[in-house]
Amino acid sequence: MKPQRRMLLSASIAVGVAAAAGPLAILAQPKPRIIPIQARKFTYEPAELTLKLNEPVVFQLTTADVVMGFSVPDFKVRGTIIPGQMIEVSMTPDKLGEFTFLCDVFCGSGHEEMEGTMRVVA
Ligand SMILES: [Cu+2]
Repeated sequence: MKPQRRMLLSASIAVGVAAAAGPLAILAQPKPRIIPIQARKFTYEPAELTLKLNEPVVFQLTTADVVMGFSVPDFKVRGTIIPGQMIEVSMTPDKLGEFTFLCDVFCGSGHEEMEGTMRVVA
């Protein structure tokens, strides 16, 4: 076999392997767990969340009140919640422990106390 032809053959094998790995890679990724959270003055419902380590989640955030924030500083994720809309914030907790999520958009007199607890368990 001439060198040029061998190169072509190995290239086509590489493409075949990539195609086979494609669907498997998608299957290996767990579907995110959807967690609806309602924000209102001056709390979140639910205010306590228990997440599993490395399990991707999507928070679906809504509010009927005013513009609010949802921030999880330890995981560097946040979103702005607009009344009448649903926003999604995705994250995959990669460390165990107890963390605080809080409102980071001033929303009134109880804003400073508006927070919840996020527990990440194994
Ligand atoms: Cu606030």
